[in-house]
Amino acid sequence: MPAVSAMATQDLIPIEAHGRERIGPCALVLRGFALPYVAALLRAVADIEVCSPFRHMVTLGGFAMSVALTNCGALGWTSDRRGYRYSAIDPLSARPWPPMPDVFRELARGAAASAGFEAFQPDACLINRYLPGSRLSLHQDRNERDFDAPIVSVSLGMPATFLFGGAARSDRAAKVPLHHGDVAVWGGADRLRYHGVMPLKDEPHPWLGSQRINFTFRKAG
Ligand code: MD3
Ligand code: FE
Repeated sequence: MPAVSAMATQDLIPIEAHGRERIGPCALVLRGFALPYVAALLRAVADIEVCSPFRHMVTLGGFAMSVALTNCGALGWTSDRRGYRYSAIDPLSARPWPPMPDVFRELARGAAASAGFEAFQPDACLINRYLPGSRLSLHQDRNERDFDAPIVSVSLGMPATFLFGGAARSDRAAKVPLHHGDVAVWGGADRLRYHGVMPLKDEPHPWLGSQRINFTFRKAG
């Protein structure tokens, strides 16, 4: 009786199928979906950061973010005291961002399709690197042109507690643990929800050590 044993072992999060957790009307976590891609992702990050190194962007308030960031793809997200925007040029290298590897696109499109977004065509991949203590305060992702496109996020390395809020910053946020290899897909009604990441604990990962790398695939332009 699989339905009964599933109910007995899962209290709060309804399991839709093996490794799929629905956390909102249009938001799914695909547990371990990226595991077959880990080696390729890490190899690509090593190449990307030679051209476009991780850097701590400065927020509108003038503070350096604790998360370090780089991008690949036609567009990359940048921030300075003048504001947040997507740009085809990396302001640090003064050159285009490194191209998005085919394997990134394959992973992002596969995950989006598995969540029902068959037409996803990402043109930007933000790569966030967290060290112990790094956090991301509650925010909305609103710099993209088309809010109908979903966002696909891939987590590698140390675990994190993702905060999944509501339409207003003051809405209570659910806590969602994200582990190495997990992929999350958000679109539709969940696309503009406030979200963030709790300060990372130092729980070193066997391959990546004391870091977490998060990729977010977007249609920005
Ligand atoms: C839910 N990154 O880069 S990814 C970001 O783990 C960002 O590094 C986090 O938030 C990280 O902007 C979370 C998951 C995510 C991304 C975008 C969302 C969840 C989202 C947009 C709307 C709702
Ligand atoms: Fe975000």
